[in-house]
Amino acid sequence: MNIGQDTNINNDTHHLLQMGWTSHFQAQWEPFSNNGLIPARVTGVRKNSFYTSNGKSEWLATLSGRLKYDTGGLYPATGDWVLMTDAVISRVLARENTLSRGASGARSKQEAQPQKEQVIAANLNTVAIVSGLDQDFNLRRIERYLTLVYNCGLDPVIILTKADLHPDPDHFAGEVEAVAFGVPIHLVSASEDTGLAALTPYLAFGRTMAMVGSSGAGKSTLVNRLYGKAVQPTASISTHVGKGKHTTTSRDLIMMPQGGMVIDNPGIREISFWEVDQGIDAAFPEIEKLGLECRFADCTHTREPGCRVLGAVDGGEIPRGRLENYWKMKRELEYLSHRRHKSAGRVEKERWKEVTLKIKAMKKGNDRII
Ligand SMILES: Nc1nc2c(ncn2[C@@H]2O[C@H](COP(=O)(O)OP(=O)(O)O)[C@@H](O)[C@H]2O)c(=O)[nH]1
Ligand SMILES: [Mg+2]
Ligand SMILES: [Zn+2]
Repeated sequence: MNIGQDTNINNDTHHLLQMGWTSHFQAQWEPFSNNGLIPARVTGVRKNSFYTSNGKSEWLATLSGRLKYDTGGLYPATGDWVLMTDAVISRVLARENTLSRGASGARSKQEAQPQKEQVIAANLNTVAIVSGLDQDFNLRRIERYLTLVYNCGLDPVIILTKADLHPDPDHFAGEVEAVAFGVPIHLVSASEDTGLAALTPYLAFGRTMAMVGSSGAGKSTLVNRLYGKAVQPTASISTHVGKGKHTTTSRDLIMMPQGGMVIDNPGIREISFWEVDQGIDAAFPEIEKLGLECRFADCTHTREPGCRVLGAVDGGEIPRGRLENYWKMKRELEYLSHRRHKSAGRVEKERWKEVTLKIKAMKKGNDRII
């Protein structure tokens, strides 16, 4: 079945398409479409329950007994597509992409890196890194978010909000531009309603944009302003009305009047990496490029003679803080990749142990039959 060609299907699935449904999900649903299973998107994750919507109806769904014990590694996250009957989720469809980080809960004192993946959101078109132009503004944090987003293979944009707090907001935009090559940067103010129109393309029909950034950056205020009314609790509202009242009604994925969706994530206090990919190269392209001219092919740009990168820092072309941030993240990612390697070996070992036990059990069973 090809969505978009068959007009009947197009009409039938218009509400799904609006929620971001693509042929990638359609192909996974087809084998089950006669079993009474319907597709829906996860719009909010609560304790043991999930808000889901197909664009027409909304449910508070639970996991089927089987899924509860074996999710096949796919525990539903906000933005996931699932198959369900009677508000019971029996399948999580393979994702197009995920924004993941290391879960801080898994940290122990000895280990510098977390061990569990936390999917912040799934099936995204855009990740907006939101940063307020207040005392919290921090270039190094923006670099870290960029590395995180690139490591997940996703497309970042940067939203600099609270532009009203500064007489010369363009100055900040310039600073960010110098550390985020080629990334769209949007200067906005939610309180003065400026710059918001430039965000409309990210909210076009069927598109999903996730917002990440520190707590207090101004994400929820921005969502409300883009929506045209208060749909998300913000720092200023929740102190008046009380948090509890809002958290029960708010969703993480919000259908916007512009036609697309926004995922408003709670502030990430600590940006731990999970995915290890080309994020560093993408976030620090000028360092990677200059590095090709270093005297040693395996130059770490820390102390080697003939290092072009250190030369550029001395010459004032690259801020020292930026190089130090690069070192720090490079170390973290190398450590993570090393550990990942080790634990992959361990997983394999455990799998073989399981297989051996199964074979033994089967042999025993056979003996009995014979
Ligand atoms: N001056 C100014 N303050 C803002 C703006 N956007 C948000 N704020 C304030 O920043 C605080 C945190 O906003 P909130 O949306 O709750 O941040 P979130 O944690 O990222 O969702 C609130 O007190 C907002 O009123 C803005 O554009 N200008
Ligand atoms: Mg918020
Ligand atoms: Zn070097």
